[in-house]
Amino acid sequence: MTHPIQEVLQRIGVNDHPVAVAVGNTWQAGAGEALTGKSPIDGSTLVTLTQATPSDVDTVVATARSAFQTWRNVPAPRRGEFVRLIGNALREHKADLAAIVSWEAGKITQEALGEVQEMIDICDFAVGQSRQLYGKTIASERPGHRLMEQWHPLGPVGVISAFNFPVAVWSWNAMLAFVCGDPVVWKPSEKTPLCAIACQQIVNNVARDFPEAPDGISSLLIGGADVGQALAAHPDLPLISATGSVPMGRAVASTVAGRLGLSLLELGGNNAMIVTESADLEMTVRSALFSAVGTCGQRCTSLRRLIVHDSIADKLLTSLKKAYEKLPIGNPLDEGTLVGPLIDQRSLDAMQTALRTAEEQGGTVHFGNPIMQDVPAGGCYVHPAIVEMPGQTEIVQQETFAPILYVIRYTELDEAIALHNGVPQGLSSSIMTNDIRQAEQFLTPAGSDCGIANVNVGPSGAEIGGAFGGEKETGGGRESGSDAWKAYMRRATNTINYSTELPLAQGIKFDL
Ligand code: UN1
Repeated sequence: MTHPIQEVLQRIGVNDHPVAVAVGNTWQAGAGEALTGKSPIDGSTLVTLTQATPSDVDTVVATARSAFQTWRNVPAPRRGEFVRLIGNALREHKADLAAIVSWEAGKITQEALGEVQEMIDICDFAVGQSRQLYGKTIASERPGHRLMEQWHPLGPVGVISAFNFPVAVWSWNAMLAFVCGDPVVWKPSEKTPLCAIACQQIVNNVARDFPEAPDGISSLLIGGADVGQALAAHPDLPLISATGSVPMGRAVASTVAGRLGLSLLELGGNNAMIVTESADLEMTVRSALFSAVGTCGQRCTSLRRLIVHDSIADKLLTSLKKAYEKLPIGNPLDEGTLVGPLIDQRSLDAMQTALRTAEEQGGTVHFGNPIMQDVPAGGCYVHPAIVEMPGQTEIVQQETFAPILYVIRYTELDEAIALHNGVPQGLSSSIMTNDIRQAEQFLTPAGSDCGIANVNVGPSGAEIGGAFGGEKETGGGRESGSDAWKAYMRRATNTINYSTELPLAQGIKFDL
Protein backbone atom coordinates (compact mmCIF):
# COMPACT_ATOMS: atom_id res chain seq x y z
CA MET A 1 0.00 0.00 0.00
CA THR A 2 1.36 3.41 -0.84
CA HIS A 3 1.79 5.90 1.95
CA PRO A 4 -0.65 8.87 1.89
CA ILE A 5 2.35 11.20 1.69
CA GLN A 6 3.05 9.98 -1.87
CA GLU A 7 0.02 11.72 -3.25
CA VAL A 8 0.98 14.96 -1.53
CA LEU A 9 4.51 14.77 -2.94
CA GLN A 10 3.19 14.19 -6.43
CA ARG A 11 1.02 17.28 -6.28
CA ILE A 12 4.18 19.31 -5.62
CA GLY A 13 5.91 17.59 -8.53
CA VAL A 14 8.18 15.26 -6.56
CA ASN A 15 7.61 12.14 -8.59
CA ASP A 16 10.11 9.37 -8.51
CA HIS A 17 13.14 11.35 -7.50
CA PRO A 18 13.29 11.64 -3.76
CA VAL A 19 17.08 11.51 -3.87
CA ALA A 20 19.68 13.08 -1.67
CA VAL A 21 21.42 15.56 -3.91
CA ALA A 22 19.75 18.20 -6.02
CA VAL A 23 21.43 20.92 -7.97
CA GLY A 24 18.60 22.80 -9.54
CA ASN A 25 16.67 20.30 -11.61
CA THR A 26 19.35 17.64 -11.56
CA TRP A 27 18.57 15.07 -8.91
CA GLN A 28 20.93 12.27 -8.03
CA ALA A 29 21.62 9.73 -5.36
CA GLY A 30 24.37 10.60 -2.92
CA ALA A 31 27.55 8.61 -2.58
CA GLY A 32 26.76 7.62 0.99
CA GLU A 33 24.78 5.15 3.04
CA ALA A 34 21.07 4.48 2.79
CA LEU A 35 18.79 6.62 4.89
CA THR A 36 15.29 5.54 5.83
CA GLY A 37 13.02 8.39 6.80
CA LYS A 38 10.37 7.36 9.29
CA SER A 39 7.39 9.31 10.54
CA PRO A 40 7.34 10.21 14.23
CA ILE A 41 3.54 9.84 14.06
CA ASP A 42 3.47 6.07 13.63
CA GLY A 43 6.95 4.93 12.64
CA SER A 44 5.85 4.36 9.05
CA THR A 45 8.54 4.53 6.38
CA LEU A 46 8.24 7.72 4.36
CA VAL A 47 11.30 7.55 2.15
CA THR A 48 14.50 5.64 1.51
CA LEU A 49 17.40 7.40 -0.14
CA THR A 50 21.15 7.26 -0.53
CA GLN A 51 22.70 10.05 1.47
CA ALA A 52 25.16 12.65 0.33
CA THR A 53 28.72 12.49 1.58
CA PRO A 54 31.43 15.14 1.80
CA SER A 55 32.55 13.98 -1.67
CA ASP A 56 29.27 15.35 -3.10
CA VAL A 57 29.89 18.79 -1.65
CA ASP A 58 32.49 20.10 -4.11
CA THR A 59 30.36 19.68 -7.24
CA VAL A 60 27.32 21.21 -5.61
CA VAL A 61 29.25 24.22 -4.31
CA ALA A 62 30.94 24.68 -7.69
CA THR A 63 27.55 24.92 -9.39
CA ALA A 64 26.34 27.36 -6.72
CA ARG A 65 29.49 29.38 -7.28
CA SER A 66 28.86 29.65 -11.00
CA ALA A 67 25.17 30.46 -10.38
CA PHE A 68 26.41 33.33 -8.23
CA GLN A 69 28.35 34.83 -11.17
CA THR A 70 25.08 35.48 -12.99
CA TRP A 71 22.56 35.90 -10.15
CA ARG A 72 24.57 38.71 -8.52
CA ASN A 73 24.10 40.81 -11.67
CA VAL A 74 20.34 40.35 -11.88
CA PRO A 75 18.72 43.56 -10.57
CA ALA A 76 17.57 43.08 -6.99
CA PRO A 77 13.89 43.85 -7.70
CA ARG A 78 13.94 41.08 -10.34
CA ARG A 79 15.41 38.76 -7.74
CA GLY A 80 12.49 39.89 -5.59
CA GLU A 81 10.10 38.89 -8.36
CA PHE A 82 11.60 35.37 -8.27
CA VAL A 83 10.88 35.22 -4.54
CA ARG A 84 7.37 36.63 -5.07
CA LEU A 85 6.66 33.69 -7.38
CA ILE A 86 8.03 31.26 -4.80
CA GLY A 87 5.64 32.85 -2.29
CA ASN A 88 2.75 32.24 -4.70
CA ALA A 89 3.78 28.61 -5.16
CA LEU A 90 3.91 28.21 -1.39
CA ARG A 91 0.42 29.65 -1.08
CA GLU A 92 -0.77 27.15 -3.65
CA HIS A 93 0.89 24.21 -1.87
CA LYS A 94 0.38 25.41 1.70
CA ALA A 95 -1.74 22.45 2.82
CA ASP A 96 0.48 19.94 0.99
CA LEU A 97 3.69 21.23 2.47
CA ALA A 98 2.08 21.40 5.91
CA ALA A 99 1.07 17.75 5.56
CA ILE A 100 4.68 16.80 4.82
CA VAL A 101 5.82 18.80 7.85
CA SER A 102 3.28 16.94 9.99
CA TRP A 103 4.30 13.53 8.69
CA GLU A 104 8.02 14.17 9.09
CA ALA A 105 8.26 16.43 12.13
CA GLY A 106 5.07 15.33 13.92
CA LYS A 107 3.54 18.81 14.09
CA ILE A 108 -0.18 19.29 14.57
CA THR A 109 -1.85 20.59 11.42
CA GLN A 110 -2.37 24.11 12.81
CA GLU A 111 1.30 24.49 13.67
CA ALA A 112 2.43 22.95 10.39
CA LEU A 113 0.22 25.40 8.50
CA GLY A 114 1.65 28.17 10.68
CA GLU A 115 5.14 27.13 9.72
CA VAL A 116 4.32 27.33 6.01
CA GLN A 117 2.68 30.70 6.67
CA GLU A 118 6.03 31.87 8.09
CA MET A 119 7.55 30.92 4.74
CA ILE A 120 4.95 32.91 2.84
CA ASP A 121 5.46 35.86 5.19
CA ILE A 122 9.23 35.86 4.72
CA CYS A 123 8.71 35.76 0.94
CA ASP A 124 6.57 38.89 1.18
CA PHE A 125 9.11 40.50 3.46
CA ALA A 126 11.98 39.63 1.11
CA VAL A 127 10.13 40.95 -1.93
CA GLY A 128 9.80 44.33 -0.22
CA GLN A 129 13.40 44.15 0.92
CA SER A 130 14.56 43.58 -2.64
CA ARG A 131 13.81 47.24 -3.35
CA GLN A 132 15.33 48.44 -0.10
CA LEU A 133 18.91 47.15 0.00
CA TYR A 134 19.92 50.62 1.05
CA GLY A 135 23.39 51.93 1.68
CA LYS A 136 24.21 55.29 3.24
CA THR A 137 25.67 58.42 1.78
CA ILE A 138 28.14 59.86 4.27
CA ALA A 139 29.52 63.40 4.53
CA SER A 140 33.15 63.40 3.48
CA GLU A 141 35.71 65.47 5.40
CA ARG A 142 37.34 66.42 2.10
CA PRO A 143 36.07 69.06 -0.35
CA GLY A 144 34.79 67.68 -3.65
CA HIS A 145 34.42 64.18 -2.24
CA ARG A 146 31.54 61.90 -1.53
CA LEU A 147 31.49 58.81 0.70
CA MET A 148 28.92 56.13 0.17
CA GLU A 149 28.32 52.53 0.95
CA GLN A 150 26.84 49.82 -1.21
CA TRP A 151 25.57 46.39 -0.32
CA HIS A 152 26.68 43.74 -2.77
CA PRO A 153 25.79 40.04 -2.98
CA LEU A 154 28.05 37.98 -0.73
CA GLY A 155 28.26 34.61 -2.47
CA PRO A 156 26.67 31.18 -2.09
CA VAL A 157 25.27 30.63 1.40
CA GLY A 158 25.38 27.28 3.20
CA VAL A 159 22.25 26.65 5.26
CA ILE A 160 22.16 23.91 7.91
CA SER A 161 18.74 23.44 9.48
CA ALA A 162 17.08 21.35 12.18
CA PHE A 163 14.11 18.95 12.21
CA ASN A 164 11.81 21.09 14.32
CA PHE A 165 11.27 23.87 11.77
CA PRO A 166 12.11 21.83 8.70
CA VAL A 167 10.89 24.34 6.11
CA ALA A 168 10.54 27.80 7.70
CA VAL A 169 14.12 28.21 8.91
CA TRP A 170 15.47 27.39 5.45
CA SER A 171 13.07 29.91 3.94
CA TRP A 172 14.14 32.70 6.32
CA ASN A 173 17.65 32.20 5.04
CA ALA A 174 16.98 31.28 1.45
CA MET A 175 14.47 34.02 0.59
CA LEU A 176 16.71 36.76 1.98
CA ALA A 177 19.74 35.17 0.33
CA PHE A 178 17.95 35.04 -3.04
CA VAL A 179 16.95 38.71 -2.99
CA CYS A 180 20.43 39.61 -1.79
CA GLY A 181 21.90 37.90 -4.87
CA ASP A 182 23.15 34.70 -3.22
CA PRO A 183 22.49 31.08 -4.24
CA VAL A 184 21.80 28.64 -1.41
CA VAL A 185 23.20 25.21 -0.62
CA TRP A 186 21.01 23.50 1.96
CA LYS A 187 21.78 20.66 4.32
CA PRO A 188 18.55 19.89 6.18
CA SER A 189 18.16 17.56 9.13
CA GLU A 190 18.34 13.88 8.11
CA LYS A 191 15.09 13.53 10.06
CA THR A 192 13.13 15.64 7.60
CA PRO A 193 14.44 14.88 4.08
CA LEU A 194 11.07 15.04 2.31
CA CYS A 195 10.35 18.53 3.61
CA ALA A 196 13.60 19.62 1.99
CA ILE A 197 12.95 17.74 -1.22
CA ALA A 198 9.52 19.34 -1.49
CA CYS A 199 10.94 22.86 -0.92
CA GLN A 200 13.68 22.28 -3.49
CA GLN A 201 11.06 21.07 -5.96
CA ILE A 202 8.93 24.17 -5.36
CA VAL A 203 11.92 26.43 -6.07
CA ASN A 204 12.78 24.33 -9.14
CA ASN A 205 9.24 24.69 -10.46
CA VAL A 206 9.53 28.47 -10.24
CA ALA A 207 13.14 28.63 -11.49
CA ARG A 208 12.30 26.60 -14.58
CA ASP A 209 10.09 29.42 -15.88
CA PHE A 210 12.23 32.29 -14.64
CA PRO A 211 14.74 33.17 -17.37
CA GLU A 212 17.33 34.85 -15.16
CA ALA A 213 17.44 32.08 -12.54
CA PRO A 214 20.65 30.12 -13.07
CA ASP A 215 20.88 26.39 -12.53
CA GLY A 216 22.15 25.87 -9.03
CA ILE A 217 20.49 28.90 -7.49
CA SER A 218 19.15 26.39 -4.98
CA SER A 219 20.81 23.10 -4.10
CA LEU A 220 20.21 20.39 -1.60
CA LEU A 221 22.45 17.88 0.12
CA ILE A 222 20.76 15.39 2.41
CA GLY A 223 23.41 13.87 4.59
CA GLY A 224 24.85 13.69 8.06
CA ALA A 225 27.07 15.86 10.23
CA ASP A 226 30.03 15.11 7.95
CA VAL A 227 28.27 16.91 5.09
CA GLY A 228 27.56 19.86 7.40
CA GLN A 229 31.23 19.95 8.35
CA ALA A 230 32.30 19.83 4.69
CA LEU A 231 30.08 22.83 3.97
CA ALA A 232 31.49 24.64 7.00
CA ALA A 233 35.01 24.00 5.75
CA HIS A 234 34.34 25.01 2.13
CA PRO A 235 36.19 28.18 1.13
CA ASP A 236 33.60 29.03 -1.54
CA LEU A 237 30.79 29.47 0.96
CA PRO A 238 31.43 32.86 2.56
CA LEU A 239 28.51 32.44 4.98
CA ILE A 240 27.24 29.40 6.86
CA SER A 241 23.91 29.84 8.59
CA ALA A 242 23.32 27.03 11.08
CA THR A 243 20.33 26.27 13.28
CA GLY A 244 20.39 23.43 15.79
CA SER A 245 22.09 22.25 18.94
CA VAL A 246 24.90 24.02 20.78
CA PRO A 247 27.44 21.22 20.10
CA MET A 248 26.59 21.35 16.37
CA GLY A 249 26.94 25.13 16.37
CA ARG A 250 30.25 24.98 18.20
CA ALA A 251 31.66 22.51 15.67
CA VAL A 252 30.41 24.50 12.69
CA ALA A 253 31.50 27.86 14.12
CA SER A 254 35.03 26.75 14.87
CA THR A 255 35.47 25.25 11.40
CA VAL A 256 34.09 28.36 9.71
CA ALA A 257 36.20 30.62 11.94
CA GLY A 258 39.27 28.54 11.06
CA ARG A 259 38.98 29.70 7.46
CA LEU A 260 37.85 33.20 8.54
CA GLY A 261 34.41 32.71 7.06
CA LEU A 262 31.22 34.14 8.48
CA SER A 263 28.71 32.19 10.48
CA LEU A 264 25.19 32.98 11.52
CA LEU A 265 24.15 30.79 14.42
CA GLU A 266 20.76 30.12 15.97
CA LEU A 267 21.32 27.49 18.62
CA GLY A 268 19.76 26.40 21.89
CA GLY A 269 17.29 28.30 24.01
CA ASN A 270 16.28 27.90 27.64
CA ASN A 271 13.48 30.37 27.52
CA ALA A 272 11.74 31.69 30.58
CA MET A 273 8.63 33.58 31.58
CA ILE A 274 8.64 35.75 34.67
CA VAL A 275 5.14 35.97 36.15
CA THR A 276 4.82 38.89 38.54
CA GLU A 277 2.23 39.39 41.25
CA SER A 278 0.20 41.71 38.99
CA ALA A 279 0.02 39.34 35.98
CA ASP A 280 -3.26 38.47 34.29
CA LEU A 281 -3.42 34.83 35.31
CA GLU A 282 -5.81 33.69 32.62
CA MET A 283 -3.55 35.11 29.90
CA THR A 284 -0.53 33.67 31.66
CA VAL A 285 -1.95 30.17 31.62
CA ARG A 286 -2.85 30.40 27.94
CA SER A 287 0.46 31.82 26.81
CA ALA A 288 2.51 29.51 29.03
CA LEU A 289 0.58 26.52 27.72
CA PHE A 290 1.15 27.34 24.04
CA SER A 291 4.80 28.13 24.61
CA ALA A 292 5.54 25.10 26.79
CA VAL A 293 3.61 22.30 25.09
CA GLY A 294 3.24 23.63 21.53
CA THR A 295 5.28 21.56 19.03
CA CYS A 296 5.61 19.14 21.97
CA GLY A 297 8.21 21.43 23.55
CA GLN A 298 10.47 21.15 20.50
CA ARG A 299 10.83 24.77 19.47
CA CYS A 300 14.05 26.68 20.06
CA THR A 301 11.73 29.22 21.63
CA SER A 302 9.74 26.75 23.78
CA LEU A 303 9.02 27.87 27.32
CA ARG A 304 11.18 25.84 29.68
CA ARG A 305 11.28 27.90 32.88
CA LEU A 306 8.41 29.60 34.68
CA ILE A 307 9.71 32.04 37.30
CA VAL A 308 6.69 32.86 39.42
CA HIS A 309 6.09 35.32 42.24
CA ASP A 310 5.57 33.40 45.45
CA SER A 311 2.24 35.09 46.21
CA ILE A 312 0.53 33.71 43.09
CA ALA A 313 2.50 30.52 42.47
CA ASP A 314 -0.02 28.11 44.04
CA LYS A 315 -2.94 29.57 42.16
CA LEU A 316 -1.09 29.58 38.85
CA LEU A 317 0.15 26.03 39.33
CA THR A 318 -3.36 24.79 40.09
CA SER A 319 -4.71 26.32 36.87
CA LEU A 320 -1.77 25.10 34.81
CA LYS A 321 -2.06 21.56 36.11
CA LYS A 322 -5.77 21.61 35.30
CA ALA A 323 -4.94 22.64 31.73
CA TYR A 324 -2.21 19.98 31.44
CA GLU A 325 -4.64 17.31 32.69
CA LYS A 326 -6.95 17.78 29.75
CA LEU A 327 -4.39 18.25 26.99
CA PRO A 328 -5.44 16.47 23.80
CA ILE A 329 -2.34 14.40 23.00
CA GLY A 330 -2.15 12.10 19.99
CA ASN A 331 -2.15 11.92 16.22
CA PRO A 332 -1.15 15.41 15.07
CA LEU A 333 -3.23 15.01 11.91
CA ASP A 334 -6.44 14.61 13.94
CA GLU A 335 -8.42 17.77 14.43
CA GLY A 336 -8.39 18.91 18.03
CA THR A 337 -5.01 17.40 18.91
CA LEU A 338 -2.75 19.99 20.54
CA VAL A 339 0.27 17.84 21.35
CA GLY A 340 1.77 15.48 18.79
CA PRO A 341 4.68 13.06 19.23
CA LEU A 342 8.28 13.67 20.11
CA ILE A 343 10.61 13.28 17.16
CA ASP A 344 12.08 9.94 18.25
CA GLN A 345 12.88 7.50 21.02
CA ARG A 346 16.14 9.27 21.87
CA SER A 347 14.20 12.37 22.57
CA LEU A 348 11.77 10.50 24.82
CA ASP A 349 14.69 8.89 26.68
CA ALA A 350 16.37 12.28 27.13
CA MET A 351 13.14 13.68 28.56
CA GLN A 352 12.70 10.78 31.01
CA THR A 353 16.34 11.06 32.10
CA ALA A 354 15.96 14.80 32.66
CA LEU A 355 12.84 14.22 34.78
CA ARG A 356 14.65 11.65 36.98
CA THR A 357 17.59 14.04 37.33
CA ALA A 358 15.24 16.87 38.28
CA GLU A 359 13.77 14.65 41.01
CA GLU A 360 17.26 13.90 42.31
CA GLN A 361 17.87 17.64 42.42
CA GLY A 362 14.81 18.19 44.61
CA GLY A 363 12.08 18.58 41.99
CA THR A 364 8.48 17.40 42.16
CA VAL A 365 7.37 16.05 38.80
CA HIS A 366 3.78 16.30 37.59
CA PHE A 367 2.81 14.30 34.50
CA GLY A 368 5.66 13.60 32.05
CA ASN A 369 4.87 9.94 31.48
CA PRO A 370 5.07 8.24 28.07
CA ILE A 371 1.62 7.55 26.59
CA MET A 372 0.76 4.19 25.03
CA GLN A 373 -3.05 4.25 24.96
CA ASP A 374 -5.19 6.03 22.36
CA VAL A 375 -2.21 7.19 20.32
CA PRO A 376 -0.89 5.73 17.06
CA ALA A 377 1.42 2.78 17.65
CA GLY A 378 5.01 3.36 16.59
CA GLY A 379 5.26 7.01 17.72
CA CYS A 380 6.78 8.45 20.92
CA TYR A 381 3.94 10.23 22.68
CA VAL A 382 4.35 11.81 26.07
CA HIS A 383 2.38 13.80 28.59
CA PRO A 384 4.12 17.19 28.90
CA ALA A 385 5.64 17.68 32.35
CA ILE A 386 5.51 20.40 34.97
CA VAL A 387 8.34 20.20 37.49
CA GLU A 388 8.36 22.27 40.67
CA MET A 389 11.98 23.02 41.52
CA PRO A 390 13.48 24.33 44.76
CA GLY A 391 15.82 26.54 42.71
CA GLN A 392 17.62 26.81 39.40
CA THR A 393 19.59 23.58 39.72
CA GLU A 394 21.93 22.18 37.11
CA ILE A 395 19.26 20.34 35.10
CA VAL A 396 17.18 23.53 34.83
CA GLN A 397 20.13 25.26 33.22
CA GLN A 398 20.22 22.71 30.42
CA GLU A 399 18.02 22.69 27.34
CA THR A 400 16.19 19.37 27.11
CA PHE A 401 14.40 19.38 23.76
CA ALA A 402 11.09 18.07 25.13
CA PRO A 403 8.03 19.46 26.93
CA ILE A 404 9.38 20.00 30.45
CA LEU A 405 8.34 23.15 32.25
CA TYR A 406 10.38 23.89 35.37
CA VAL A 407 8.66 26.13 37.91
CA ILE A 408 10.74 28.26 40.27
CA ARG A 409 9.41 30.75 42.83
CA TYR A 410 10.77 34.20 43.64
CA THR A 411 9.96 37.13 45.89
CA GLU A 412 11.86 40.16 44.47
CA LEU A 413 11.93 41.09 40.76
CA ASP A 414 15.72 41.59 40.84
CA GLU A 415 16.03 38.01 42.02
CA ALA A 416 13.70 36.84 39.24
CA ILE A 417 15.76 38.64 36.59
CA ALA A 418 18.97 37.18 38.00
CA LEU A 419 17.45 33.69 37.82
CA HIS A 420 16.16 34.45 34.36
CA ASN A 421 19.60 35.41 33.09
CA GLY A 422 21.42 32.74 35.08
CA VAL A 423 21.57 30.15 32.28
CA PRO A 424 24.07 29.71 29.43
CA GLN A 425 21.47 30.25 26.67
CA GLY A 426 19.92 33.59 25.62
CA LEU A 427 17.29 33.18 22.91
CA SER A 428 13.80 34.23 24.01
CA SER A 429 12.13 35.53 27.14
CA SER A 430 8.98 37.07 28.49
CA ILE A 431 7.41 38.80 31.45
CA MET A 432 3.74 38.64 32.34
CA THR A 433 2.83 41.76 34.32
CA ASN A 434 0.37 44.62 34.47
CA ASP A 435 2.91 46.83 36.18
CA ILE A 436 4.53 49.13 33.62
CA ARG A 437 7.61 49.64 35.80
CA GLN A 438 8.26 45.92 35.99
CA ALA A 439 7.69 45.51 32.26
CA GLU A 440 10.12 48.31 31.45
CA GLN A 441 12.69 47.01 33.92
CA PHE A 442 12.63 43.69 32.08
CA LEU A 443 13.45 45.47 28.81
CA THR A 444 16.36 47.59 30.08
CA PRO A 445 20.06 46.75 29.62
CA ALA A 446 19.91 45.23 33.12
CA GLY A 447 16.77 43.23 32.28
CA SER A 448 16.45 40.17 30.04
CA ASP A 449 19.74 39.29 28.35
CA CYS A 450 18.02 37.49 25.46
CA GLY A 451 17.71 38.35 21.77
CA ILE A 452 13.94 38.31 22.15
CA ALA A 453 12.23 39.86 25.19
CA ASN A 454 8.43 40.02 25.30
CA VAL A 455 5.82 41.58 27.55
CA ASN A 456 2.52 39.76 28.09
CA VAL A 457 3.33 37.38 25.23
CA GLY A 458 5.06 34.03 25.67
CA PRO A 459 8.58 33.41 24.34
CA SER A 460 7.58 31.28 21.34
CA GLY A 461 5.76 32.04 18.12
CA ALA A 462 7.73 35.08 16.98
CA GLU A 463 6.65 36.95 13.87
CA ILE A 464 9.08 36.95 10.94
CA GLY A 465 9.27 40.77 10.81
CA GLY A 466 11.64 41.01 13.77
CA ALA A 467 15.25 39.85 13.85
CA PHE A 468 15.29 36.31 15.24
CA GLY A 469 18.13 34.93 17.33
CA GLY A 470 19.85 35.30 20.65
CA GLU A 471 22.91 35.74 22.79
CA LYS A 472 25.41 33.63 24.74
CA GLU A 473 25.28 29.95 23.73
CA THR A 474 22.42 30.72 21.35
CA GLY A 475 25.18 31.96 19.07
CA GLY A 476 24.51 35.65 18.45
CA GLY A 477 23.08 35.36 14.91
CA ARG A 478 19.98 37.18 13.68
CA GLU A 479 17.80 35.75 10.95
CA SER A 480 14.53 36.68 9.29
CA GLY A 481 13.24 40.27 9.67
CA SER A 482 14.52 43.75 10.54
CA ASP A 483 17.98 44.25 9.04
CA ALA A 484 19.00 40.57 9.16
CA TRP A 485 19.41 40.80 5.35
CA LYS A 486 22.73 42.55 5.87
CA ALA A 487 24.32 39.24 6.89
CA TYR A 488 23.77 37.97 3.34
CA MET A 489 25.56 40.87 1.67
CA ARG A 490 28.96 42.47 1.76
CA ARG A 491 29.33 46.17 2.39
CA ALA A 492 31.57 48.23 0.14
CA THR A 493 32.55 51.70 1.32
CA ASN A 494 33.25 53.96 -1.68
CA THR A 495 35.08 57.29 -1.69
CA ILE A 496 34.48 59.33 -4.83
CA ASN A 497 36.58 62.39 -5.68
CA TYR A 498 34.74 64.65 -8.12
CA SER A 499 37.18 67.56 -7.73
CA THR A 500 40.40 68.33 -9.56
CA GLU A 501 42.41 68.33 -6.32
CA LEU A 502 43.74 65.43 -4.32
CA PRO A 503 43.38 66.36 -0.65
CA LEU A 504 44.32 63.51 1.70
CA ALA A 505 42.17 62.46 4.62
CA GLN A 506 43.25 63.55 8.11
CA GLY A 507 44.82 66.64 6.45
CA ILE A 508 48.02 64.75 5.63
CA LYS A 509 50.45 66.55 3.33
CA PHE A 510 52.38 64.19 1.11
CA ASP A 511 53.75 66.21 -1.78
CA LEU A 512 57.20 66.12 -3.30
C1 UN1 B 1 12.97 27.40 15.94
O1 UN1 B 1 12.45 26.74 16.84
O2 UN1 B 1 14.08 27.10 15.46
O3 UN1 B 1 9.33 31.89 17.29
C2 UN1 B 1 12.31 28.53 15.26
C3 UN1 B 1 8.97 30.74 17.00
C4 UN1 B 1 8.97 30.36 15.54
C5 UN1 B 1 10.32 29.95 15.07
C6 UN1 B 1 11.04 28.96 15.92
N1 UN1 B 1 8.53 31.49 14.78
O4 UN1 B 1 8.61 29.93 17.82
